[in-house]
This record gives sequence, structure tokens and C-alpha cells, in this order.
Amino acid sequence: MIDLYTWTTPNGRKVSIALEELGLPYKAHPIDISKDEQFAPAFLKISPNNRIPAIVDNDNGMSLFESGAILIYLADKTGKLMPKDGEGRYRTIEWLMWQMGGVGPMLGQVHHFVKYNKGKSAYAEERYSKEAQRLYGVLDRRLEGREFLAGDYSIADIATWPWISRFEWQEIDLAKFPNVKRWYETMMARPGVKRGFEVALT
Ligand SMILES: N[C@@H](CCC(=O)N[C@@H](CS)C(=O)NCC(=O)O)C(=O)O
Repeated sequence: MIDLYTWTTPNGRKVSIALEELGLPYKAHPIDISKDEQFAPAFLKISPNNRIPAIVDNDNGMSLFESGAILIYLADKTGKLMPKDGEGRYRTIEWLMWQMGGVGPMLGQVHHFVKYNKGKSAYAEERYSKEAQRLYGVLDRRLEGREFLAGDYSIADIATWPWISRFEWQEIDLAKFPNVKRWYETMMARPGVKRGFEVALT
């Protein structure tokens, strides 16, 4: 059994989607970041950066924070959603890191400036919207002639999808990125993705 500490955000949903896709038993505990629960001393012990998501794997007592590290751990634990070795493993990690270093932080800034604080900084809105357009272009080109980001369906897709699911907040017209649209819809139709997206926090 895995304890997942999470909230209804793209980074949190990456892990609940992976757990659902892998069929691993878990319990999701809410950390309400709008009430600063991420700063509680008990949570700091498992997530020293004060951010969700984090997990505790009760099979071995190990705790982990940072969604990318958690996804690699879960893939290695089960031998699924990432090749064990060879080029396929590094392609998966490559696109996972692209999400962690680019898609997440940049689209997060779009949410901050364009969705929640519109009109406060024209410079930031333009800068991050332009970067969002660029990243959607990269994703669209990568998905040209490919069903998934890095070979078979993998943790790279699972990491990226929850951010793309907020395309409306980012004022992105998915019709301009047909490969992204097709990939987005393919993933949305997966029962595990649906369950992980709507995970009940009790
Ligand atoms: N790189 C981290 C980012 C985690 C992150 O930014 N989590 C947000 C929610 S999506 C959070 O906990 N925010 C709380 C805060 O800003 O204080 C990861 O991927 O796990």
C-alpha cells in the first residue's frame, strides 16, 4: 500500500494517474495547498520542499517527493511504463525531464499570470504565453507519426498530460496542434487516466 499526499493539481494528478494505470493499491491524502497545509511540519518530513505530490511506500518505508522521481520509482517498482534499459529508457527519461524542466514550470507561470492574475503584468503574460505556444509546438512535432512521446505509453505521457489538460486556462487552441489534440484525446479515453484525474481525496 502506498500513501499519496496530493492535491487537485497537474503535478498531483501525474502520480494518481500512474498509480491507477499500474493498478497499485494506494490511499490519497489531501494536502490543501490553498490552506498552506504543505507547510505543516509532519508533511515537511516527507516533502522537504513543501510541495505536493509526495508518497510513502509502506512496502519498504521509503518516502519520496518530486513527481518525476516518484514516476521513475513507480515504473521501476512494477517494471511497467518505462523500459528497463536501452535507448527506450533514456528517451522516456528525456521527455519526462522535458516536462519537469519546461512544460510544468512554464505552464504553471501561464496559470499564474494568464488565468489567475490577468492584467497584472503584460510582460509576464506575453513571455509565458509565447513559451507555452513554443512548447505546444515542440510536443506537436514530437507526436507527428508517433502515438506516444517516447515509444510505448509511458511515464513521460503521464507526466505531460495533466498540464495539457489545462489548455483552456492557457488560452491554447488545440486545433492548431492536431497531433497534441489526437494524443490528448487518446489519453483522456483511458479509464486509468480518468480515475487518476478525478481521484477522491478523503
Ligand atoms: N517539481 C515539483 C513541483 C511540485 C509543485 O509545484 N507542486 C505545487 C502544486 S502543483 C505545490 O505544491 N504548490 C504549493 C506551493 O506553491 O506552496 C514536482 O513536480 O513535484
